Amino acid sequence: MLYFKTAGESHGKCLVSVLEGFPAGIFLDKELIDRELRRRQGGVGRGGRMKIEADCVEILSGVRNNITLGSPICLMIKNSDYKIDALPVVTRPRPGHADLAGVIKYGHKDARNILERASARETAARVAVGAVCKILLSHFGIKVFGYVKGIGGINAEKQLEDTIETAVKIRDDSAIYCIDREIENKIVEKIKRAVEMGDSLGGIIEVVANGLPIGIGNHTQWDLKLDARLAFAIMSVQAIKAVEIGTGFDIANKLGSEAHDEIFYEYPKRKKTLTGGFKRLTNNAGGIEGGISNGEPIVVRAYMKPIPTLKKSLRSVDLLTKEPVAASYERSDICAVPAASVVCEAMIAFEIAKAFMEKFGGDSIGEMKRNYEGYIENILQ
Ligand code: EPS
Repeated sequence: MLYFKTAGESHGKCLVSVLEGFPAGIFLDKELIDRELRRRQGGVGRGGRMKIEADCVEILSGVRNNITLGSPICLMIKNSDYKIDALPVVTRPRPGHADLAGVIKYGHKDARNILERASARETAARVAVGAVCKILLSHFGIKVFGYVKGIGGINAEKQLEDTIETAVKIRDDSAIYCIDREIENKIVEKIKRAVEMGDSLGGIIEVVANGLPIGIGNHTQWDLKLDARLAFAIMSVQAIKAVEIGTGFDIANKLGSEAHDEIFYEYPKRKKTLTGGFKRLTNNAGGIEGGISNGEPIVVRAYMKPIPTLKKSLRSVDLLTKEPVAASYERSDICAVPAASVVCEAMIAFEIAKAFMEKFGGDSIGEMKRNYEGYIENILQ
């Protein structure tokens, strides 16, 4: 089973992830992983920390001459701002952060002991794993694309219509990783205003995965359903408060006849297709029915709350004196929605790679490819 854990504190020595169950025989291009790490550091609205760090990965195990061995892959990202032991005590918990619940749960008197791990810095380790999973998925023509749909209530009207290759170029030229030029300037202005006001902003992220064949995920058990697993993966990302698949929240307002994606058939021109010729003209389901992929693009949206570290501090209570105080303020991002779009993309890539491996298994990429080809060639034949 494909699986990973992360370790590391925001101002500790490093961040580490260990990825297990990854097949042998895949070339891991370090530059591809580093590119994703750099993307996570970017976007208008990032704070001072990103000027200190230049995240890059060291692949500590699981490869020989950059080719995976099938053994656990350990990925390390060093922290330049390594100073955890010297950092001051925090006794004024920030509303919205893990500070208060964390200190009480663990019996600490210093919220530093919680916030160092709760920090979204941990997501760098996840992005490295996601990049490795994207390399695996690329062998099967699967592309995962995350972008910003909106920030601070300014949301894109434009749907993703271009190919993912074109959309990647547009997104990567955008200061906030969106694909809608109409809203970009308005959002950048809004972020600048939030900086002036000492406030923070959240937003909406969309992740689309193309190229997944029909039949990934499983209807037979609650925790095997692909939509449930993608939602879990997204909800685990720091500051995400809601998730939608396909038409999501809106489908609840529709009639059944409007909501579902009718089924058509066209005899396939090519021998290998993702669905054996079955097709849809709409994708309200976001590519998943009954917990199984249906061959249409997977569409997931994540809703991120504004970052809880505010210069304009909210009211709180001192952990030691129990007196009313202003919540603590530390250097922080004003808006990390662009960065979170990279993290959500990584988490979807991991979860899809995991479900994909459950279907096609294999200890090596060669074995996986044989299993995959055999399935694709035999869809309803
Ligand atoms: C982050 C690093 C952190 C924060 C941010 C995410 O660095 P520092 O705390 O040194 O400024 O910028 O963390 C938070 C938003 C948070 O709430 O903890 C990163 O690498 O993404």
